[in-house]
Amino acid sequence: MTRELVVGAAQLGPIARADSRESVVERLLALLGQAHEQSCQLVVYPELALTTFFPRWHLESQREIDAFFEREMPNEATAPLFDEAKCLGIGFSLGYAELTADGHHYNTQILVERDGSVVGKFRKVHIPGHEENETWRKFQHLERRYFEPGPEGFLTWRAFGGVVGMAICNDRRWPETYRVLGLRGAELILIGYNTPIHYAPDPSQDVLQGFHNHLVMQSGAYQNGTWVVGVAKGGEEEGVDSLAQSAIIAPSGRIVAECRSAGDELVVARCDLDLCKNYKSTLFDFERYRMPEYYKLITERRGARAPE
Ligand code: CDT
Repeated sequence: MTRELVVGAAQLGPIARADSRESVVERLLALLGQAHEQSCQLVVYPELALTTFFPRWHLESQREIDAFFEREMPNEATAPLFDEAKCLGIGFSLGYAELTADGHHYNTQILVERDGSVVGKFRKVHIPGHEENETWRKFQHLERRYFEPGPEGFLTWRAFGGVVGMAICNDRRWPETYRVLGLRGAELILIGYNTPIHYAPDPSQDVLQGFHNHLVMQSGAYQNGTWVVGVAKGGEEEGVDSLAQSAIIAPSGRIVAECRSAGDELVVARCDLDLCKNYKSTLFDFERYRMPEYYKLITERRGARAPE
């Protein structure tokens, strides 16, 4: 008896600043149509999938900033996606900028079941980049100016016949993300990302972006015995080149499907959630082998401190 789920990684190419939400939703719908043709039950879209990646600009006016945020979900622009997905019986995960009724700004990803119900919401925890305009950079990465960390942390939900967790972009670089999700039983972790290839603080990392992207997601999958689906918004967007290489990764750590272009592209894999047991009940049997009494420092200390 297997628990197979057909999952699509729906990579997006660039979204220009002038592109309307409606035009982006058309593209999401086109990918959803392909997913239907390939019998997908779940489609994963990238981080901030409805607009351009606006943290690359230093924006002064709060009105201008808030124009990139969604006040409700679904809303007028995204309703066609929710309606069509429900009609086709396909679930999806979608990243967007969220402005709450009480004024909080989050980088958010939701999980929508095949019946159209929102079963999970994750708000990005690790907010990368900087707060102030740094004019020496070719472009900004002002996520720390525009977003606050989500208060809920890393949760999992029973959905799609398994246990599903989410993380967003920079969260994927931190082993704590996967381990907390692993401790919550995750069998499938959905991750959207926007990763500029040029990293201004240390450009020697530019050529390694693709390697690091797969390295972190593959180790997260293997070390926690879980499927990982990493989905990019890639290509050259408003003059900034971003990493593509969306991938579906098995609990073995192996990539089983990978995008080849830097544009809108769907790749699909049949994910057997029961494969997680191979790892969760052997080498990574947490209950049997973990030694949490030795890991206390991980939650007690934020920064590294070497001996005197
Ligand atoms: N979107 C996002 O989190 N991007 C970061 C870029 C890090 S450099 C500021 C990432 O980790 O890919």
